[in-house]
Amino acid sequence: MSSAVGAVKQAFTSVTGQTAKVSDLQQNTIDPAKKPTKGLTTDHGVFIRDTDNWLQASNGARPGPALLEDQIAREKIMRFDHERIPERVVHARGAGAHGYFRVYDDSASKYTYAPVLTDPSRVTPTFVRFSTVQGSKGSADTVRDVRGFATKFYTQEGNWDIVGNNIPVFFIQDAIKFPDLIHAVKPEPHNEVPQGQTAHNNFWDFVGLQPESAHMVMWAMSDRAIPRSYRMMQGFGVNTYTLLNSKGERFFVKFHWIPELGVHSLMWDEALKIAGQDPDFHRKDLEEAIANGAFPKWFFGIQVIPEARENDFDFDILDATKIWPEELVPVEIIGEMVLNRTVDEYFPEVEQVAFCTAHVVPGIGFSDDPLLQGRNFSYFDTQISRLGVNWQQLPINRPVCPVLNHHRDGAMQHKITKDLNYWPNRRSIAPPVPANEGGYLEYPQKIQAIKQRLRSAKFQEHYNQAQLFYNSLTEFEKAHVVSAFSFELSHCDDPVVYESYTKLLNNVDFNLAKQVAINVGGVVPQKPARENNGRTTRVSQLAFAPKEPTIKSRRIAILVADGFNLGEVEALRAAFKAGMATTWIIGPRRGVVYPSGEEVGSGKGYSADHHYEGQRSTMFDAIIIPSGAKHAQALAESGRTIHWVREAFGHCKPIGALGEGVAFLREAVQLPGVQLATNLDSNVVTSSYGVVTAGKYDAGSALADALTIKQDE
Ligand code: HDD
Repeated sequence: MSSAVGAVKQAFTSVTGQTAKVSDLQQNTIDPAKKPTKGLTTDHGVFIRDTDNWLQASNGARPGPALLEDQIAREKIMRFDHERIPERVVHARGAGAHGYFRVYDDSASKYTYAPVLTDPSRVTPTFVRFSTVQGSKGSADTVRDVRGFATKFYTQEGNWDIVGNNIPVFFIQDAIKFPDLIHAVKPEPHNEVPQGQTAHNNFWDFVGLQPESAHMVMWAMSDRAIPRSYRMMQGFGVNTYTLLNSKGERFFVKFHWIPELGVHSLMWDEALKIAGQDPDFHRKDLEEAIANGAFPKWFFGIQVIPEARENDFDFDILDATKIWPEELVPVEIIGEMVLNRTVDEYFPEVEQVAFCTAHVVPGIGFSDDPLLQGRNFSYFDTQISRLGVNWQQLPINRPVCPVLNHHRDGAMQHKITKDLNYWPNRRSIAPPVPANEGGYLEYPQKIQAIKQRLRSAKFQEHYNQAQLFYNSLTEFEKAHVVSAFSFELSHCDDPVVYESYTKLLNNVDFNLAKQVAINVGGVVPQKPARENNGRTTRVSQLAFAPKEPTIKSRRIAILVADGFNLGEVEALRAAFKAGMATTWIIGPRRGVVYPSGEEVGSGKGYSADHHYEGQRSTMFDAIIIPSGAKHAQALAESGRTIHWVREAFGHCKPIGALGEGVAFLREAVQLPGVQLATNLDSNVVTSSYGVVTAGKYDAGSALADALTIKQDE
């Protein structure tokens, strides 16, 4: 095993991060290394002598009939036959990690009395599950899709779940539309195609007939839907919740997670390739970062609107297809979450974790957002069919505070609760708790209503914010949106579908609609359908760049052939390690590669982590080609390595080259205008198009700095 991979593997097992929830889970954790028994047992605890041969009636020379009486074989097979539970109806594919949340101060106490949001001395354990929406459990990570970002806070007052996404709005306004939306999104019913994509007739048919989806579709066709990493995406509670303070005042609130590392995406071509090269790319990325101590971190923000301002906006603040533009309602950063522990076993933690929007704690409440109201029913219900009615007793789901009530029985009841099981009872067992002692208090909201099915007036406007989003992107982000629509609509073969969507797009942007319509054979508009309505500042991903550029947790490949400059590689590795990046040596073979001065085959070399095919440049954030005459010549003679580097350049990755490596780079990237260093004796860095070169390496020089160029630039 190569050293870098070994270090990562070793680190996986040593990460602890001991929150109250982690200690709680340890009651249910079996560690075979601690030898809980001397060996293998049945589920009822009897030692097993032979787990390899089914009991049979045999004369010893040849097999005979297998005997049904073999209770050990029967248990093994039956137990196996029932290992699977239904996958989630949406968000089936995911990855999870443990962490903690804390607030910086009590500034939110003007809005809420929830200690989780106001007590800076508290460290609240969290568990987060990230997911894709459309694909099944075995689909690829890097597909174009919305990402789920669901957080469970194990607070001392009970569990609080924010079941959010990496996009701040949703496709529909009313929960009753969810089954229609998901049927349209999922693979088509007649052939179960496509997997992990929305590029099909039914999805575009539905959203074309459902203009309230227009805003969310813009986000889904943007770079947001192909994130570089779960660690580099924003999270949003999406729905409007409420906060209640100790004076009994109510506020409307939206929840935000903002990644410390900034918001970054893959390029579409990379995403496609990684889906084949490493379908677990995001899951592994999360594990690798935590294992290396580059703990993913998000700032927690709230947007707050007092009740008195509820009707001050030209959109309805209860409409989940709308953002609250930050110029109107700024995000107040009040805390942070860090993920510092990978899971021990996927199924009992990531698969069995079950979120529920209805899980709130005192001081936090719901609004009349019609999407949220329906969600509050759906999540508990879906957990019943996935996990059974006692799903909240599962180790990953149970709160860290005590639970006592009169709910009883049901499949897989794990608790034995003594005494009476109803209220009121003569012994005052489990009495209700008044609000001033912590009982959950609903806000006494005044209601004067007529029972009816409706969409109120402000819910009828669908294009202003779709346009606002598109206007607020940079030119290259807009170009990506055009390509995404073109890809998706090209996969629709029913002209009714792509013609109707290209028509709809003109309500968002004339040029966008025109370009997409030309590409896919849709209806090319002749003039804009509506006025252009301005921009907002905090929508483009560039708005979230970290204050200081960083290489923390980035994967950097050093491309070598026999004859490379060892001193340089070691110095670079040390510099990258200091910046908390991981470095991977990619060579002609996994195993020994020979630096200049060493005879090939002498055994005295340096260990490569992968060969050129093993991990392509798509798997890295930046690549570097060291000096060494023979090595550079060997790289230049290989179509494989030229392609490797060309792809990195095409994907806009920072590329570094030194000495003779520069000549090879010139061979690979024959683009006029790319400035490359020419003087082999100079350590002056030349930089253009994200390519940085120097004649020779100067430890700690500008080169390492230059490699911190942000991916988006
Ligand atoms: Fe949902 C899962 C996010 C609307 C019904 N949803 C689910 C998950 C996330 C979201 C992140 C995966 C949780 C996990 O990792 O286990 N859903 C959202 C967001 C929405 C939204 C941000 C819009 C604001 N969802 C929504 C509606 C309904 C549902 C309107 C139903 C009326 N969602 C479900 C579900 C799922 C689910 C069927 C499937 C698995 C699960 O709940 O636990 O109940």
